[in-house]
Parts: sequence; C-alpha cells; structure tokens
Amino acid sequence: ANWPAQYGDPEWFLHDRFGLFIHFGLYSPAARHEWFMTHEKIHPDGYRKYFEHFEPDLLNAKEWARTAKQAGMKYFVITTKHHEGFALWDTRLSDYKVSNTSIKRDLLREIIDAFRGEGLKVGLYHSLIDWYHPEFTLDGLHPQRNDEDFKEENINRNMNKYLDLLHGQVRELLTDYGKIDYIWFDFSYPHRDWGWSKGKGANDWQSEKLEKMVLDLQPDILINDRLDLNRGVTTPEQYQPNEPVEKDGLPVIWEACQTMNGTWGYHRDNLDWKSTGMLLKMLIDTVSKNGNLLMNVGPNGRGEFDSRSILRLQGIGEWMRLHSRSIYGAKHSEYKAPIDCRYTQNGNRLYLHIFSWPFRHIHLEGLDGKVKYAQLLNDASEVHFREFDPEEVITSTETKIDIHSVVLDLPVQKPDVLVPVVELF
Ligand code: H79
Repeated sequence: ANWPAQYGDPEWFLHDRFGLFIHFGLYSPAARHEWFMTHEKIHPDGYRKYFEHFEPDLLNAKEWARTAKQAGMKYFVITTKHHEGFALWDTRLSDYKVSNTSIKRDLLREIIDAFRGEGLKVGLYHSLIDWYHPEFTLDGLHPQRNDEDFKEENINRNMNKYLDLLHGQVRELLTDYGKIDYIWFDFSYPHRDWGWSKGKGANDWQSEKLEKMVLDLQPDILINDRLDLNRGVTTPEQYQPNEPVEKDGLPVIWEACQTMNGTWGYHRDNLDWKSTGMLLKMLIDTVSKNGNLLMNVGPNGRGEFDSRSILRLQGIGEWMRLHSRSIYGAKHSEYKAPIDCRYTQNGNRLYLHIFSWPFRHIHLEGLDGKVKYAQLLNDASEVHFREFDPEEVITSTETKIDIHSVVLDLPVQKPDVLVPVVELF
C-alpha cells in the first residue's frame, strides 16, 4: 500500500543504500542556512542581490561526481529549486534561473551528465514551497508572513497560477534530462495552522495529478513521501529511527537524510560539524534498520565542496573501500546486536560493526552453533571464536549465566579503521 504498483521497482535503491544530497542555490553565497530568507523575513526584492552576485566560477560537476563516487555513494539528489524559487536549470517557464545569472550555463545539465558519467543514479529534489512566486499564498513559513494583514494579501493571490509553474517545471525536468531515477518533493505541512493561514498539502499542490504526470513521464521513477499522499519513500529528516520503519504494522522503504553540520545549504560560520566517524556510524545504523542514507553536502558560492565536507567524504570513502560489502545489498538482521554494535546481513553473511572497541571479547547472543568462520573485514584476518556453554560457566556468586552465545577473541589493538567489522559466515 505504501509502495503502489505504478511506482518504479525500488530494487536498485534498496541495494545501493548510500546517496549524496546536494543543496545548491542562491542561499549558497549567502552562506547562512538555506532558510535564511524566512529567518530574516527577506522580500524577493531584497533577495535579488544573491541572484545578481551568483557566480560559482569554480563549479566542476565532474569533480563533484568523482568525490561522491569515491565516498561510495551510488546515487545523488540535487536541488533543482529550493524554497527560494530559483531554478538551477534553463527553464522556459521563469526568468529566475541559473542561465540568467553571470554563469549563463545550465548547471543542472552539467551535474546530471557528470554523475551519470560516474555511474550514479539520478535524483531530483524539487521544492513544492516557493517563496519567490507572487501567487504562492502566504503562510507561517513564508518570509513575508507577519501578522493579520496577510489574510488580505492572500485574497489577491491565486495558487492556481503557481500550480501552473510547479507542474510545468516538473514536466520540464522529467522531459528534458533523460532518465530520472528518483524525485524528491519537499514538503507538505497540511496540519499546520497559524489562524490567518493554514499549512499546505495534497489539495494545495494537486498532488494526485502531479504524481500521475511524474509516472507518465518516467514510469520507472521512485517518489518520496512528501506529496501528502501517504505513499512513497519515507524520509525522516535529521532523525535516526530506533528500528526498521513501519507504517500500519508493515515495513516501508525509507531513507534518512542527514546533514554534516545541521544545515543543508552552505553555512560558513556553523560549527556543529559531526565527526567522520559519527557520520559513518549513522550510515551503518541506517542500513542496520533497513534504510538508505542520503548524506548532504552544501557547496559554497564558488561552486566547490568546502574542505570540511571533503575531509568527511574522503574518510567515509576510505572505510567504504574496505567495507562496502557490509552496506551494498545488506539489510537488517533478526539477531540482536551486542551493546555499541550494529548488524547488517547479506544472505548468509552477518556483519558485526563494532562502534566501541571492547577488551578482547564480545558475546554474540543466539549465534551459538551458527558460526562457521569469522574474519575482520579490513584485512581478512581470521577471528577465533568459541561456543559459550552456560552449563560450564559459573560466576563468582554461583549464579549461572543462562545465555547461549558465541564469544569472539578480538585483538587488543583496535584495527586502524573508523569502525571495525567482523564478517561472520
Ligand atoms: O531542504 C532541506 C530543508 O531546507 C527542508 N528539507 C530538507 C531536505 C526542510 N527544512 N525544514 N523542514 C524541511 C521542515 C520544517 C521545519 C520548520 Fe522551521 C520548523 C519550519 C518552521 C519550523 C526550522 C525552523 C526551519 C524554519 C524554522
């Protein structure tokens, strides 16, 4: 029910597990959060300076694509238009577009070509919200929200005129750029109510009609869950679920989207950077719960990934070079992982990811009699293990430990990788 038959086959998505999210737009040179237009209540006229000074002269899409590939990412999702309304492609339906800035190029085309060239699947982010369009009705998230006056203003606004643009631009994107594998709409908020205006959902976007057009143009496409239709890829934002995600008691296809530093657009002064190890653990944690991870980078105003992002992507790539078989095609395991560990499973291979290195031993409950061979994945070195028979083991207080398990004999020295993995056959 959550994955309609008309939607594309999600097999590649479930296998690939790891994607790059790219937020790039006029908020990139402003360099202070992609929502700054709303945070600072900036009118489109005041936002114009970012359009005039947009000049990502160092943007090299091939370099972006190589960086993503080296990090072990298999697909990417790029902002075609964020809430600010600016189009990153040469749209025929608006002048507010990249090809009208000093750069005069269709950056979206360059980016799609480059990532495809590196073998990554293509995802397009498209904002349902639009703070630039003069007919988009004002609400509590809008930069021009303020007080009761906007009730009056909204009477003069005609959402249908905005819907022509929304549907028309999505049609362009899914017609002019070849095969698109994934479309990521953002976002619906039907339950919000500010008194003078309400949030927006499926009726406001004409979501049913939009979804039908998407599937007509790209029959194999995957769609995320933010059209307010209660279907598609479930997309928890900057939130790690505690277990495989379910809806109505059934497992769903889901994808965590996470930032490196708490914001999506480039933010120069932000200091909330997660460590490489923490980001890697988020990927492992996600796959251990049957999810994908879409990890974000916000390129700067010159069109480059900044050094802090590159450092992290490289670190994850080094780990992925040695360990990706615990990620690609892997999924949740029914076995209960020891504390500070995560399992993933691929067929009859079980992968124990050890987040916190223990002294010498780790007990794997319920695996007694099931393990034939064990090795560290980083160097394929054998790990000895023994069956742990509770009948034989009496504690100092004469209480029997009643847990059947396998005990691994680990080296005292933690292997020199961010997260060691033991592969169990
Ligand atoms: O594109 C990225 C974000 O800009 C967008 N989705 C990701 C992928 C997004 N940001 N926030 N949201 C979606 C959810 C809305 C959060 C809000 Fe708020 C909480 C809106 C108002 C209160 C945070 C605080 C943002 C504005 C104020």
